[in-house]
Amino acid sequence: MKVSSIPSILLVSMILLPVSVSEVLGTLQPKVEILYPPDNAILYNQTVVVTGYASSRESNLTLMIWSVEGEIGSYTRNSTIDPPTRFMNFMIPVSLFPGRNIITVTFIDECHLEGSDSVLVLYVSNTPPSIPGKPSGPTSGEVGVTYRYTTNTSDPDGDRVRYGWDWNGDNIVDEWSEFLESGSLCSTSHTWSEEGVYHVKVKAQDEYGLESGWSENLTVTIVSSANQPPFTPTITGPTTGRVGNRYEYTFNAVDPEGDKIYYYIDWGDNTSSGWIGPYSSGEDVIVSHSFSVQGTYTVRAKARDVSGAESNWGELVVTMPYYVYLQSLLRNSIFTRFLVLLGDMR
Ligand SMILES: [Ca+2]
Ligand SMILES: [Ca+2]
Ligand SMILES: [Ca+2]
Repeated sequence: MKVSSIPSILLVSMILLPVSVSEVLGTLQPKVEILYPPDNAILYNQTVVVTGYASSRESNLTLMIWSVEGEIGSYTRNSTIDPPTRFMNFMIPVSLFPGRNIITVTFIDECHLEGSDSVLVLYVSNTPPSIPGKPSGPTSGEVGVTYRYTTNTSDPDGDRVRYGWDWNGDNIVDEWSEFLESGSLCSTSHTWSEEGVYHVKVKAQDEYGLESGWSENLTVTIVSSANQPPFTPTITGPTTGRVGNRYEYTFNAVDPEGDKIYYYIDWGDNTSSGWIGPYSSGEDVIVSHSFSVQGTYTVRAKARDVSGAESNWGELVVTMPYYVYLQSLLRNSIFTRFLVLLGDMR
């Protein structure tokens, strides 16, 4: 090559010359600065819009030259500045070569002084993921209940992808999944807090940031939450008593919606009330019962509203027969025997 035949000392001085001119002339040279892309940027689009500005203190800028020097090719373009100006912003769309590219922008002024700026960028060829499939999952549901939706897509480059869900149809991603292997199923759950008709859609983004378009909508109708069961009933009444005596027990449950309530009482002695009612929500329901055998019983009651929603069990532990138990204690005591003896003497 011709360049190699030039004595190396001359080559050095040729390289140093513009620097020394720059130092001597300083501000006279056009000043050029590339603002975008930044030096060492990694770009995934073949076309990049190079932006920046150029200025000249002493004379007008007349010519703009830009060049792209890649690993497998290079090109240079230019454009005259008409009318010539002291300052201008530039936006130059340039096409990159795969791999490393040096982008240089040069301005020349009326005095034939030139100034330039360069950036080194890496262009990684990339294709966005394909549009994900229409979300699959329930199309109706209730407020506060969690539902699961699935979709999937693939990336032509085999890149990992993450999925951006738009749960409310406003074209804004509300939730991103983790990055998943290209082609694998994405399963995400969602809970709506208000009733309404929602258009659920999803898009995919590869690990280099390229995004697909939106999927088809899945329309989901969410209604207000279902009927709530009554709260657990309270049970009040005597916890000790005498076998064979009837005692009154009070049952009370409240339904969140104020629904009328049925009660089921399990007396703990293998008898039950069956379903009784309906009664008003919060109304005291008094039911009497007698226990025929001595022992400790767990009285349980549950409430059911008119729509069939059942509460948890309420409980009250009852000991029977307190009185008879005391009597038998007395019977076995010396004191009782004495009384019995007295009785026998009569
Ligand atoms: Ca890709
Ligand atoms: Ca949204
Ligand atoms: Ca209810």
